Amino acid sequence: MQNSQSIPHLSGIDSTRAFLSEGYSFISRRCDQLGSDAFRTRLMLRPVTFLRGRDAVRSFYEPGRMTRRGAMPPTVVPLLQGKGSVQSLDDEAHHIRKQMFLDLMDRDRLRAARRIFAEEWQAAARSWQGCEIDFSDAVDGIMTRTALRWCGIDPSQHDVASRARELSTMFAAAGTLGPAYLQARWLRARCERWARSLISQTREADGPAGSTLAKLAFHTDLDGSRMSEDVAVKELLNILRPIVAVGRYFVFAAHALHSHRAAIPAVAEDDEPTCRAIAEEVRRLYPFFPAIGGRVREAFDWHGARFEPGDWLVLDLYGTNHDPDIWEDAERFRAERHLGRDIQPEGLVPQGGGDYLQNHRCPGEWLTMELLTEAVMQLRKLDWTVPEQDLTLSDNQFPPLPGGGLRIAVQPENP
Ligand code: HEM
Ligand code: MYR
Repeated sequence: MQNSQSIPHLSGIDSTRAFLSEGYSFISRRCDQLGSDAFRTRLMLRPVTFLRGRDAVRSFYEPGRMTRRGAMPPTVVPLLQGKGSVQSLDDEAHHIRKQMFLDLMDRDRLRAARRIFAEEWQAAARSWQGCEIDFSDAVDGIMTRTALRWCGIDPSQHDVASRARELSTMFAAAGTLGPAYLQARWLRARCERWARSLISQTREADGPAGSTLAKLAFHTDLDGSRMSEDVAVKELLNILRPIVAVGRYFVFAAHALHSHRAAIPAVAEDDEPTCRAIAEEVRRLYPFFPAIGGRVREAFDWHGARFEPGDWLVLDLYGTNHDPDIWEDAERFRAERHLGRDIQPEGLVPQGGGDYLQNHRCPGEWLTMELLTEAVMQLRKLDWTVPEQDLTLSDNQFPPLPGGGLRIAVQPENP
């Protein structure tokens, strides 16, 4: 390895404990201390290089350079990915599978998702009048129904409460260890059994044609064959689970509309560009996926250091979203910074970066923005207050839950 000195080494043998306890701020804090956008250390006793910033994003997302295999903590993989899923594929096999996800994100389907979500929100909101509710809980139910309907699965034929619990626990417990983690694995196994019966029924019945579920059940891979039932189940959960996860952004949006109310532009509540800009700022500022791991496939040089095949890199998504070299007043909620912007800057990477097809960037980014923009609009139209509670966002809960669920009091509607 040539010139590995150009990237500083952190003192100490291993950083696992510090990473778990400092969480979202661990990488940035060390980068600031060392005056470097990268540093080397060990995680779970394995050598790793942490990186942040625009240049790091560009390099990490160079097509063909990295694989996600063997790059995420082994506990995270079974809850958020799974063997044979799109995250584990590379090259042509990845492109063909990824295209299936990208094909689901056409204009009509995005519009349908937003309409379904608005209907589900309005139906639920009728029961909130004059009540104090656990907003996160309410959102899990709304988003599970939205996800099922968007996939062509009729919620009235299914146990929505159980599915909501399983899907929300998968992402809420992905960063935990111990009993909470084991319970999430058990809930995931139960959800997989349910998803398997859906895939097999859809294949047997040859329909309903055109639904998301059918597209997935009949998708053919690189070798021209359908996905195995095991893999199709994982990909169905790769759609349902993150749609429910988008609901956590709604909790952050409510937190922002309350905590940063002085910074919200004073325009009509349903002004689309403003609601969209608020949604972008929520994605930038609030903590979700802390960092993404990759293993080098092709050797490359970066800022005078050489990386060899097999080297483990971890890109700081949260730190890049907060990087003062990219964002003026980085820690302040300023929705208007996104107004009038057509192209997302490379520094906005809450759902990964680079090219969607050539890389592992999240194919659900447009769907997330569509749903989050609508949620901001609905929240702005609703008359609600936040009762006294601890609204701190913990640095080492992945992702954090303000107020343990965020209680909101919804005012009765005027007759
Ligand atoms: C990948 C975050 C919503 C489906 C990813 C990645 C991140 C991410 C960080 C990995 C990027 C990488 O490896 O470089 C999020 C967050 C979401 C969200 C924070 C909202 C809370 C969605 C939605 C869908 C989705 C709504 C689909 C309906 C996927 C899939 C992948 C992925 C299938 C794997 C892509 C691949 O390996 O090529 N997401 N996502 N996500 N996301 Fe999302
Ligand atoms: C999804 O369900 O795929 C979308 C969002 C999941 C976010 C889960 C965040 C916890 C990940 C902890 C990983 C630690 C990596 C170093």
